[in-house]
Amino acid sequence: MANLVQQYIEIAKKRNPGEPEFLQTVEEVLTSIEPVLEAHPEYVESGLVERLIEPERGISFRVPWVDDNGKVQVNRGYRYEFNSAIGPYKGGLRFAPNVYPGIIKFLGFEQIFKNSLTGLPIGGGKGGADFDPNGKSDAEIMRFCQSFMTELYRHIGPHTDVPAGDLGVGAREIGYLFGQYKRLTNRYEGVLTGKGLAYGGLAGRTEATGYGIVFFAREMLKHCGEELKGKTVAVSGFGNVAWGTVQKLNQLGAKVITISGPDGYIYDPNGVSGEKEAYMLELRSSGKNICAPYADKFPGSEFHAGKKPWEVKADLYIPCATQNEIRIEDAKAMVANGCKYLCEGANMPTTNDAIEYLKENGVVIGPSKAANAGGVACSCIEMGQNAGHTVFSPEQVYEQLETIMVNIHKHSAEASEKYGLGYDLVAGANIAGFEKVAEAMMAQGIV
Ligand code: 2IT
Repeated sequence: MANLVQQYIEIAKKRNPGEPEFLQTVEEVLTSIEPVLEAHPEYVESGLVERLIEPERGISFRVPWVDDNGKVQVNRGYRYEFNSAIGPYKGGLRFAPNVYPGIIKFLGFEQIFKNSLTGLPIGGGKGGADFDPNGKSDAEIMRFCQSFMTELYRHIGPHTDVPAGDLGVGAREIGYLFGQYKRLTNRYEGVLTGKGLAYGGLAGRTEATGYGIVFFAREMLKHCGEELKGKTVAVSGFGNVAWGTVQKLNQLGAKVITISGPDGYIYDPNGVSGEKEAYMLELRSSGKNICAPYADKFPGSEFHAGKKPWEVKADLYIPCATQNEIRIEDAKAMVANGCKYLCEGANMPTTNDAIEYLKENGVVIGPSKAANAGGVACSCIEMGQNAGHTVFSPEQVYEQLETIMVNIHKHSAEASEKYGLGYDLVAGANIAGFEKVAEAMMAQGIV
């Protein structure tokens, strides 16, 4: 069976040259589901894995727009509709200069299993553009979003494909995208999630990803006989996910001692709490994508230029910035500092060799596709709210979010146990996510 999995990985490599991020997640997921394939020869016979690693549809398109100087700019937009076995494609849009098919396909592939883990009826997809929102004026952002949607609207719909935000796409961008979709189609419907509260958005969606991550971390610690209260936590990033994570950690009595940006990290032994939470939002809206000004504003904190927070000693590490921010050398530093818990907030923040090293050294890992699924889970609740022409209260949302996160942890732990792997949440999440998608794909024939 190991041989067979290797063959599938070879197919992916051959078909997707020069896309290391996509191949990284394919390798991680397929290696985990090996025991499931052993138990289900019918999956092998029906070419289920060959179909799973090939997106159902991929769209690439030109996005022309005019900047504030009257100069024509051209970007490339994407939407990869990966798998619709259990529901309409669902997943965010990422606007960042490094976006290319390898990034969108890694995110789309991860989204299949993440969305399945939520227990809600959503398939997997992802999109974006190689557009850098940093330093752009509001008018430029609007023109870009309008041009992007002028192609994307043909491919999406509330029963077909429902995008949301990701890096570089927040409430402002979703607003412009929604406005243009409505103008082009003359339809007011739940085609995007992460909308503003005034026009169909869900209370609590903004903080849902971060809150969910902390609920998941709490369940991990509980399983190991510990609690969050009093723990020191090293967080990376300072965007939406980091912000929600920091807020909920403070509410539950943990102490956040780091945040970070592309410029370096902040070490704050007094804790990132109180007015510092709101300051994270200010940093983000500055459009400069740096965290250094935090150290000038809050005496007692330090800025470490060009460094990552993984060199700091903490009880729990929660990466919330971007993919592959924890590499093997970081994993070694964390283990040397006595790291026991890693809960992944960003999508695929840890390289495969770093995961192996951390596991070998007894670190309990909460994988991103399980830990950060609270965001997309609340997106699906937003779809339900829109389809039902109603409005849910924050209390209704928070309660559902917490239940969903507790269940994701439980099902991941159970799946790992079922296949004799002990408490391995990385494998368990992949297996639990895969099982439901596989069952649906089998029922629907060779499509
Ligand atoms: O990575 C993710 O799960 C997201 N960016 C959110 C996707 C969504 O559809 O809410």
